[in-house]
Amino acid sequence: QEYTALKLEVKEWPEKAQEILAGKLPEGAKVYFIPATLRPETMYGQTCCFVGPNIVYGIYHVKDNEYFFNSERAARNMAFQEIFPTWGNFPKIAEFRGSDVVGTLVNAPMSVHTSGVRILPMDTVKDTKGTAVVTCVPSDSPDDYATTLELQKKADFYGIKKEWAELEIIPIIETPTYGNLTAKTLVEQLKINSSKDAKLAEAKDLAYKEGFYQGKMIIGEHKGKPVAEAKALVKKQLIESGLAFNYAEPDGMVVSRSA
Ligand code: ZZB
Repeated sequence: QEYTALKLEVKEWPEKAQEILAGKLPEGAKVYFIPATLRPETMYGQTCCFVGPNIVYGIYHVKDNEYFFNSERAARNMAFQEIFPTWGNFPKIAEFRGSDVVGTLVNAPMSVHTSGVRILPMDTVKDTKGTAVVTCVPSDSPDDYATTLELQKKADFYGIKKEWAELEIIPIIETPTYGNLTAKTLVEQLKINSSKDAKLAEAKDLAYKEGFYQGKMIIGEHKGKPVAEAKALVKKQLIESGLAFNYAEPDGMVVSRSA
């Protein structure tokens, strides 16, 4: 599986994370949350970024003043993909639970929400896939849409400020079958009312297929182009501007969707 790994730069840490980080980062350090995505063309619509509240994460020193926040499993994989300068080395400078970083303000490349988005909790993030950091695009990902509704409804329960989950959901892809908010349409049509609903797997498959084969960009530089064409163009643009890189999941480590 070949993912696009995106770099979301930290602008402000919550108190808990600041305590854990005390004295561990040099002056001028840049820390990035690293979500892995299969849909770079949707990055315009990022409204937050998810971590699993009970998953263990690290901050790893990549090079110079650059540090990545992701799972240890992902850091190890990256260390064998020439993402770290020394083969097989992924120096960890701090360890967290996802819940420690909820509320962090990050800059999401290309997002229409240019003043930043928040790190929020998602119970269904898997530690065994990607980087265990998941960027949230509620216009086109049914899982993200269902989780966003839940966070809005139960903000106190999840220990977040309600407004962190209320950033505007902007249409970015038009499709003949589901309109311009594919995820919302599918969640409503399939009567999904929880982020743990088993029907989300079906919604995700339908959204992938319709988006890729029938979708047309309605925002950004590639407005008017089919998604199948824009995908590679947006990816190239992100990589060339240093805001993303390729991250591959070794064969045999991908946990199947039904698992
Ligand atoms: C942004 C995005 C926008 C995504 C979209 C999907 C969609 P797959 O197909 O199962 O490999 N993801 C990545 N890592 C994890 C994880 N550890 N736990 C849970 N979810 C994860 O899934 C790849 C997609 O699942 C990734 O692409 C990421 O969400 C999420 F409009 O990034 B995506 C119809 C889907 N649309």
